[in-house]
Amino acid sequence: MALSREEFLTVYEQIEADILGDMPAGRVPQETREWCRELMANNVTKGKLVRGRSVVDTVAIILGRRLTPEETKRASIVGWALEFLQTGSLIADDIMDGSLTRRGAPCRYRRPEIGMIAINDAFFLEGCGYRILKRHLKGTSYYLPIMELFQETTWITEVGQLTDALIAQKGNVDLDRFTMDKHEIITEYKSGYNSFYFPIALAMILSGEEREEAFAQARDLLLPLGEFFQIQDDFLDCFADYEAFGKVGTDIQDNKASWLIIKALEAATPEQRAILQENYGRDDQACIETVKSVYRELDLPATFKAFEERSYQEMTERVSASDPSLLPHRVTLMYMSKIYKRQR
Ligand code: GPP
Ligand code: MG
Ligand code: MG
Ligand code: MG
Repeated sequence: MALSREEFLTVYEQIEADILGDMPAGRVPQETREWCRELMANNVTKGKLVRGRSVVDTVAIILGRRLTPEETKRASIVGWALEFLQTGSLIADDIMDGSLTRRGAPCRYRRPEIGMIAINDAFFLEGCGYRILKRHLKGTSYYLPIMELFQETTWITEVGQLTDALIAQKGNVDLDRFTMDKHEIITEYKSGYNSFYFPIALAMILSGEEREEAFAQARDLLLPLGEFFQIQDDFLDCFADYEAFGKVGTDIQDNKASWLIIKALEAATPEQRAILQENYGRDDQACIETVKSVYRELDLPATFKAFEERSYQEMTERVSASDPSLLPHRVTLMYMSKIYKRQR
């Protein structure tokens, strides 16, 4: 049975107490302690927690049995460390993207009392992730591989984030630079590793997996799934319902090399291309609406739907062809069931 949000949150309480305990009252000012408490309580726990919780579920699938309370706790701790890191990245990403909303609320940096302190908040949460691992895992055989995976994933994500930012630089709206090849690289780096390979590889390490070919197969399966996830994120950036998605898109005005603009350019007439060139990458509501109306004329929602169907088919085939003694098919199928046709 899948780990409930409530069970996962029980472990959070211990983690929050540990981190605040590391800032002794009387020495660290109360306002600093309260800042961190609010930061953790209102950000780390407010996401879907899908990645963190699924570390636990994945360990159980790999081991093929119910986990003991200690095993559940250990995997939950690693899941929370991932959630801390992820939340820090999102806070920083929203600053870089100039986003307005996240998880149904204003982005953290936009709250007047916070502003650029949000940069420290992002680093602080990342630091908490490593403290959590150290406190609970140091001395075990998987401490080093898990630490290395955290660092490696962060580094790869940063390379992707930089590539995503550089291609989108303001004042350089040149649609010719947006190609599917570039999109593939950006996606693989900024989301591919992070979104699925990371939690699953953590679960593999926790299950005692050491075979390099098992991790290689996991990458072969999960990087394409992560790429699909980012393409879906690009699609939802423009076409999702805010109530469900919890964030208002910014890719059009941010001049992003989104899957949508690349697909639009593939199908556009010279007239439509000129309209896109004129209106893309401008922080102006009328320009944004004009770009969206070209996307609708080109029926990109139908293009995405067809792509989603194809991607689902391909993933299903890839899973069937993979070696279950390296990774049980159910692991990838569980993640696929969470993301295909999602609205949020
Ligand atoms: C998703 O991009 C990528 C990230 C959140 C990685 C951030 C990495 C850092 C090193 C800070 P996105 O901007 O499309 O995500 P969203 O749509 O959620 O804003
Ligand atoms: Mg963003
Ligand atoms: Mg971004
Ligand atoms: Mg996005």
